[in-house]
Amino acid sequence: MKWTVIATWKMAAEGVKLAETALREAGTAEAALTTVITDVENDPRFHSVGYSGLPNQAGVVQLDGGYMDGGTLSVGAVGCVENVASAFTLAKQCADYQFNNFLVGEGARQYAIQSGLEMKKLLTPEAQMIYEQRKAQPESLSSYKGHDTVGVCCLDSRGMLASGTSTSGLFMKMPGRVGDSPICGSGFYADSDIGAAAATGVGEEIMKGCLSYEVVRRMQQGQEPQEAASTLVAEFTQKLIRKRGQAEAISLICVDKDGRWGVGTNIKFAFVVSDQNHSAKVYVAEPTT
Ligand code: SD4
Repeated sequence: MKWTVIATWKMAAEGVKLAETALREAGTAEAALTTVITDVENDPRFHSVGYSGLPNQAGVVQLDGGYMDGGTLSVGAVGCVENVASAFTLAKQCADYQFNNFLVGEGARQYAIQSGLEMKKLLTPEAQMIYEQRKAQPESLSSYKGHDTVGVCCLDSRGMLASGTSTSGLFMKMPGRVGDSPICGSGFYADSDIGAAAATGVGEEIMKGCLSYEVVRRMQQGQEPQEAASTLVAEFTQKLIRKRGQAEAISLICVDKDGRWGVGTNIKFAFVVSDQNHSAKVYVAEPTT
């Protein structure tokens, strides 16, 4: 039985390992995504996702998350949601309906409460301390400080693909700011006929190229995942530099319907891959520009 999981950043390694057992026994891509992403969301060591995420300029943790089922093309997403333990789980729940698939702010929070999802105070003393220190020494907010989204793409043994994300977004973002992570086609995309993708980096850049959709489109045109991801990120980075004078961090992961995977990045980028032959291997990619 063939299956593949690819996830952004080393922090996903433990969750990917946890997901392997179920995937070996015909577990679904949806369940694998949930295992990996909630493992990162619940872990207070990681200050860029879920519990213990870093707050916005007002000292409030606001989460973004997204989910796409490549079998049905169902999409669910939440933006700027507060006090929800798992933005991903809430996003996934939003994918269950015909309408109301993308909820933000207070509406998303109320829906989480109504749905009986776990609510949590997300700001930990450690994250609060990092916030206070940063407030005392303001730096450019556009600079990327390794503030990492967990993004996961999975092909399961039934041939179904799914993609999902969860993040507390850029540290010191403006209240109300939403990144690429809950935006279908930018932060994530999945179509079981072709492939799945997810992005991490500066959302304002990733959105400009709808990169998750674009890499899947290139796979549909016949490019191998690795070629599609690396040439897309390199070309798009060059385009940003040409049109805007600079390009911020962009990293992209993808997997195709045959389980082949690829990565494109314009920074040093760690990611995790697991398949029927290899257990949770951490790779480090160098910029492909
Ligand atoms: C965002 N893309 O909110 C996210 C942040 C991120 O690695 O991925 N950082 O823009």
